[in-house]
Amino acid sequence: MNEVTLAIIKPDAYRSGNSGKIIDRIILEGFSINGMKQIHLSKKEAEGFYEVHRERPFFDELTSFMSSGKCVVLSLERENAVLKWREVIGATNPEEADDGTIRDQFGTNTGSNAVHGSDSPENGKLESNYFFPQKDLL
Ligand code: 3AN
Repeated sequence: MNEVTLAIIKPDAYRSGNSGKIIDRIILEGFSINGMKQIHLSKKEAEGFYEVHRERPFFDELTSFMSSGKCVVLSLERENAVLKWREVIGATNPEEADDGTIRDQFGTNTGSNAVHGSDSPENGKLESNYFFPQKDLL
């Protein structure tokens, strides 16, 4: 069954000019891009998106980083989209990410790890809705 997942090309990957290569990979891996836009999150918007991590010690670092520059957000659809996208991006820490994954190729460290991926089908839908009203999805 088709699922939705939310991908974000984070400010580190955007700044280093890797957005195009990452979008190319998304298409090559068979995802349908139903929504895509460039955004520059405010600190408040980043805090809203990462609300579940509010109590974690890295919350301020994470939300400051995510609001430090432009991102590309993408609502992706595919069979098993959530798991498949997490396979393609690799482990949270780029040093532990499998060879050829996006975080292996473009990530720097656990904070600056190039891309985001939803962690469950439920969160895929919620996160997609956070950025894209249903009417804007193709
Ligand atoms: P993932 O994005 O792989 O699902 P989570 O959900 O554990 O990882 O963490 C959410 C985000 O928080 C990660 N993408 C990462 O950028 C950031 N993060 C996680 N752990 C740390 C940490 N120890 N220091 C800084 N940022 C972190």
